Amino acid sequence: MSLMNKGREMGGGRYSEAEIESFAGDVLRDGFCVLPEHFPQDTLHAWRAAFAPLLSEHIEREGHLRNRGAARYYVTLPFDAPFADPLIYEDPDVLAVVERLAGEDFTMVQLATDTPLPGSEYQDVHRDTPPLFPETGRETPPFQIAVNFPLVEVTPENGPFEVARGTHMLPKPEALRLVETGERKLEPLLMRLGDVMVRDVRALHRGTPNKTSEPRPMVVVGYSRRWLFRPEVTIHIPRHVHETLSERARRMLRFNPVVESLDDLPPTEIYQAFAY
Ligand SMILES: O=C(O)CCC(=O)C(=O)O
Repeated sequence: MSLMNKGREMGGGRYSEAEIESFAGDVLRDGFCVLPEHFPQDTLHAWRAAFAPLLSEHIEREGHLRNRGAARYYVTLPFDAPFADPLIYEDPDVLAVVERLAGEDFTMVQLATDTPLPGSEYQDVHRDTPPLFPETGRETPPFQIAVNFPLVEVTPENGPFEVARGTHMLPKPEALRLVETGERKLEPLLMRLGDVMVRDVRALHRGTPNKTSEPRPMVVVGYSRRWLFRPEVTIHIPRHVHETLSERARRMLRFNPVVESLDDLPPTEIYQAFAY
């Protein structure tokens, strides 16, 4: 039995095996699924409060790099309290869905946020990864999965993430053509606080303008197939946190560096080129 399924049996997910299969089937067909009201709102309120100063610091330090377009920022979260929370990154239902998509022994490689602010614009429609074998002109089964959840309610006004259903397995020119001709619509995902999206990062999508005065942070937890290396993302694990990790978390986080202190990290975000 895989570590993930063992975790579900021990930790007790909310969903049955059949429901987990169904969520994974949605991702395989549509490119994404949403587990409604899955994460506790109290936790997300605490994350939002802890994130606010990190966003301000990011904007002050490297906002000029405009790493995701006008007034839109990608900020890595420190793997420490409150963000290094196994109730979130080891959620048994989420991991069970991810395992069906990314295969046994997948790894966790990313914990970050995307935040549009007032003044943000429509991004170009994009994927978060190039194909594995571009010379074939074909897509493969999933290999890179994003788990996204907002730290606020997502409304039509504050910059909903838009996605084009069922575009992840198509060659990009064909997928783009479907979107451009309107045969495949970009759907704004209005998410409640607590909703969790699991998505194949190849589903065509874009960020939209936030027309309110409040930031709209969306967390992204990245999981990859066991053989995939993504040098643009890393989770620096402080030793004192590493010592508290479960067996499953240690295995899942195995390719990330353990550091003595989070004070000595790279001075700017490494993940600048993001759209494929
Ligand atoms: O969070 C969003 O609105 C989308 C951001 C996005 O797709 C990106 O920056 O790659």
